[in-house]
Amino acid sequence: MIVGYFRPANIPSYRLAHDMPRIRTLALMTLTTGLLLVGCSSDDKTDSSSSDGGVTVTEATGGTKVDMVLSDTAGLDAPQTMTAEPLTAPAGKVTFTAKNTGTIEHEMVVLKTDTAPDQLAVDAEGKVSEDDSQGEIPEFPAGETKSVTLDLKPGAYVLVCNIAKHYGLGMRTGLTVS
Ligand SMILES: [Cu+2]
Repeated sequence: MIVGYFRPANIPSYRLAHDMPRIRTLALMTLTTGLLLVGCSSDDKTDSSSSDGGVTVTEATGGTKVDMVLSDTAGLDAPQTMTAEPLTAPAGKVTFTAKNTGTIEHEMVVLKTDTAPDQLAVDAEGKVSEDDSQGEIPEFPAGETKSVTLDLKPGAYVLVCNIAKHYGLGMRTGLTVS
């Protein structure tokens, strides 16, 4: 049936016009079949990509990988921690992968600053300035792991969780890019 629609390129235009209704019918049939297939397959889907909170997880394509753990044991009622490994990286692409092993939401902001990790000024809310931010992993729930890839120039950096009071409770660490 489809073979019948293959014609030499120099066929008169009236023949094309004559064929159009049939071509439209064929196209409609193809579209309908496609919709039916989509309808049938939706039940089989086990893909749960919609549950990742809309944060894009970037696959590392070269560069340095820095593994981080963000944690707490009792929310704002106990010290909180942030670790990174390694603490140095060559300039260029750095992929930070942070696992939240705590009990509440955390985030990870990359600040380019020469100030020591524990010496940043804190405002009334218990937050540091993000004027020097180079990028971040926005706050995400306990139990999840998120990544961000940034292009970093040589210099000193401080990685912080800047949810109110988390910096003061211990969520900060340094990173040197050379
Ligand atoms: Cu935090």
